[in-house]
Amino acid sequence: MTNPPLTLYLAAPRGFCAGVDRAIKIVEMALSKWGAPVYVRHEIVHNRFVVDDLRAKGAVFVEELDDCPPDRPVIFSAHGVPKAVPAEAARREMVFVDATCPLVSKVHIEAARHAENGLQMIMIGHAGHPETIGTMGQLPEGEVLLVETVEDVANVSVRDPEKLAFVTQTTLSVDDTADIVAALQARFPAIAGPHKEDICYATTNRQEAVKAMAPRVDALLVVGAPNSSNSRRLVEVARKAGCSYAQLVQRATDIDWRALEGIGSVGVTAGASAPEVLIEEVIDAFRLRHEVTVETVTTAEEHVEFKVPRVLREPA
Ligand code: 0CG
Ligand code: SF4
Repeated sequence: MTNPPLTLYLAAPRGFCAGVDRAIKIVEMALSKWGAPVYVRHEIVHNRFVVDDLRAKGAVFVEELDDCPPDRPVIFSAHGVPKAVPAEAARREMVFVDATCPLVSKVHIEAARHAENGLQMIMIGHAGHPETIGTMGQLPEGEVLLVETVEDVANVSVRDPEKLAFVTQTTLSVDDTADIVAALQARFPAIAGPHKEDICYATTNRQEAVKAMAPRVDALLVVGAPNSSNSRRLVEVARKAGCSYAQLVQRATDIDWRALEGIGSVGVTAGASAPEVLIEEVIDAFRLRHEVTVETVTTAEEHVEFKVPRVLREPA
């Protein structure tokens, strides 16, 4: 018996972004410069396989600075940290390296600049996500108001509607965020902010690719972790764009083959923190069950690269 045919649409771009690539390289460079153990505050990027690989090379992952010995280097994850974290590391005279994505740092700078200009800050983001905690933590506690939904905009109470600005998390849904920004601008016409929002190129491009694929596939799989905001948004975008079956899978063993019985096409993409080997693993799993024809759906080309410091330096 021959396997049933299946067209597998592969999103491009998918997977690793420039910020993730840089953050992983920083941990590897720190390990080769200082030897093991090197501490990493929070998962360097939200992917268990990336974390396990670095752990095997001598990285130790912790949630707080308090969990790090003062005499070993510590790296801050790509998602960014509140200002108090490097300040405390410096106070303890620790060696530290900040692997915050430059596109997140840019938002931190924006928030600080608006506050310096006397504007109260509103952040559009997800409560509890490390990037939101890091960005809000650029200003003193209570200074930044968080809105997660259009409904939150109606309820937020501000000091002076004439003196407001907003920033956003970089990994949000482009469409949902546009609605929230529109609601903010309708309620507070004087609000300052970025041209559209602060969603990064990688998040935007991966969502665009999913939108192009979703209407033409019977199912869509997103390779990514449950705690990865940008990966989860891809599942939502697929469903909104008309794909009735869209699921997040960490790797091939997570695929629910029963749910996929009888399909003739599948879309595959990956969040910005998911390594390409896991996508290959998923494709191979389909090849075991189907006569697979792979078609790449390219909606953008990415040439973004962030420099990694050549020599990691201790603070003075
Ligand atoms: O998408 P989020 O912000 O949750 O992060 P992840 O590590 O999955 O990917 C990009 C980064 C940093
Ligand atoms: Fe940077 Fe965007 Fe990647 Fe986050 S998803 S690390 S903001 S490029």
